[in-house]
Amino acid sequence: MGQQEPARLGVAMVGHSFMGAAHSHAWRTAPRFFDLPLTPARAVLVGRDAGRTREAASRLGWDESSTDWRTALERPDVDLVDICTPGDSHAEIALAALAAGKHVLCEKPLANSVAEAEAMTLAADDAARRGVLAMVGFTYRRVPAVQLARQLVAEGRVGEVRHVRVQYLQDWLVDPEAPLTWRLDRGRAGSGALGDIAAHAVDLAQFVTGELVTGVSGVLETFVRERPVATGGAGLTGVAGEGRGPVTVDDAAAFVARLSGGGLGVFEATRFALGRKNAIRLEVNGSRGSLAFDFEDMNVLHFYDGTDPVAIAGFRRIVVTEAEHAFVAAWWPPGHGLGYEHAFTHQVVDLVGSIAAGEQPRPSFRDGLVVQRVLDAVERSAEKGAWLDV
Ligand code: SOE
Repeated sequence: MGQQEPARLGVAMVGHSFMGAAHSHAWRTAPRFFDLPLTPARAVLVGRDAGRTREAASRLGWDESSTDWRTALERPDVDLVDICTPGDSHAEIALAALAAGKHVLCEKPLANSVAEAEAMTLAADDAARRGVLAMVGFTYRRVPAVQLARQLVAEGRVGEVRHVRVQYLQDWLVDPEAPLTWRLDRGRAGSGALGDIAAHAVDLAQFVTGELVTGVSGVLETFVRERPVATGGAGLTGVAGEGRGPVTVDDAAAFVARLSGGGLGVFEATRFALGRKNAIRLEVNGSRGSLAFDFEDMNVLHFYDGTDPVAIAGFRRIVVTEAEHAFVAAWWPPGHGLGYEHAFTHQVVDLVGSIAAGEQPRPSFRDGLVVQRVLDAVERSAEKGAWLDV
């Protein structure tokens, strides 16, 4: 008797720009490299413009395209809705999908406000009781070197956490003529560098240390207050059109924080760090050891073991490309390394595993809400010029 084929998991994905492409790649690749308990089927891709969505569906490998996400929720062959749209539609789509009994994967930040994130979390908790599961996409958790960092902290190799330093540095807005894409529109994105990339920084710090941010004091700045409006043009940076409009979000965010274990956090997020492309950098200093990670060298983790004899102590550079490291065995022979897209694939692998096991995937919507509350506190703290507890 042959082995039974894993059951199908029909996916509807909403949005087909940069994140949609990354998620499409993940849905397609995950079952090719990992033994999944369910086989994802890319049933329908949903977008606003019929022609562009049809073209994207064919290019990214989806069976059908549609311009109506509500219809996708009624389909019996759709089990999961993957939300890759700007933040202003996350809550509406996620709430409707959960109510329709569909599992949900939602891009970060979970929502554009704490109120929306709370409603989504309540709905996710309620859905989980019916076996319908929801996850938010903080993908950097699933970089093998980040998994190793968390493991070392959990094993006590770092000791008590004294300092967490996270910088998320990009430079795609340095040019004042870079167009006004949706990420620069508060109505659509909720905030700027804060929600887009500091959200990752906060989640990463909390994930690696297992601690929570309990209070913050922040500053926000918008360096370029007016830009050319964007014409269509998919992708991160867009294409400049006629006329100019106001930038309604922060270009950069910085904040100090207290952590639940008594340590201090320093966070910085900017799209104006000329020369830094996608440098999400984390450093943890503990009573026993230190860790350092930089996504621009994402297959490496630096670890300083404070218990080494002083004469030979020093940061060791661990190349996280071996079968012993999380997720790596499914890919290439030892030493060959992974890239940006792999973390999205790992996210799908874990999500599908959780759904098949009927277990809550992490990061959950509640984890997303925790981050949202930190972002909100930073914003209010910056407005008031005051320290705020989260
Ligand atoms: C743009 O800053 C962006 O694409 C973020 O939106 C993503 O979440 C991050 O992974 C890369 O940078």
